[in-house]
Amino acid sequence: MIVRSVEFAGSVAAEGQPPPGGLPQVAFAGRSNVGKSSLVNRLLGRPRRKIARVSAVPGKTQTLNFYRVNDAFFLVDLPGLGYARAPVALRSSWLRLVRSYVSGSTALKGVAYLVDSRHPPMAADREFVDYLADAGVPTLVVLTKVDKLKRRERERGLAGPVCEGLGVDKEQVVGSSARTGEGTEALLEAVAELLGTGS
Ligand SMILES: Nc1nc2c(ncn2[C@@H]2O[C@H](COP(=O)(O)OP(=O)(O)OP(=O)(O)O)[C@@H](O)[C@H]2O)c(=O)[nH]1
Ligand SMILES: [Mg+2]
Repeated sequence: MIVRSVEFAGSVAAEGQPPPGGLPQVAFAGRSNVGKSSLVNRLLGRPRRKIARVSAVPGKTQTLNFYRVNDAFFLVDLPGLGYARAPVALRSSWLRLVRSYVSGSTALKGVAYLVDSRHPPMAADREFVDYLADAGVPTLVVLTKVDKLKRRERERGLAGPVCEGLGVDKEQVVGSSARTGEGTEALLEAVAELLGTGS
């Protein structure tokens, strides 16, 4: 897939607020700081002139942000789940917001669920991946920040433990680095497939 145009289309900040249009959507979910916004920037060809906001401080993304791509679909950057230092009330309100979007959006074609390739998935990851399966949302698992892995760790292959931890198949897992661009092509193809426009 070739990204020809990208525009920020708007945000959703509250449950029940409609998305900024009815185009098909693929959303990026995962725990805070896992690299969702960075990966969205990379996929959209904006690793330097960023369109999605990234920060060293977890909890940067607090709304559902919609990016219109090729006037054909939206990539949706979701707030991080389980940002530990946010007040409990805020944490659960993000989860409610994300879940109400996932369960309420008929235009949502799939979710890329991100996990940091350096750490095994946590119970919260498993819960959300199970939730997506129960909701019937096609899910792709993305291992992020693979540039931080040592060669040994890479060769040992992290997909195995991740598949076990999340209860998904190997074919559902893609490695990526927003820093080096590794995995970008494979991810764009996977996104196209979720949208039903894959070749
Ligand atoms: N080395 C490396 N660092 C990365 C990569 N992707 C993201 N980071 C860094 O990880 C931190 C968090 O990145 P974000 O993209 O803001 O993460 P997020 O998942 O959107 O975080 P929230 O919005 O808080 O949920 C930033 O300091 C990024 O520079 C990557 O592929 N490699
Ligand atoms: Mg973010």
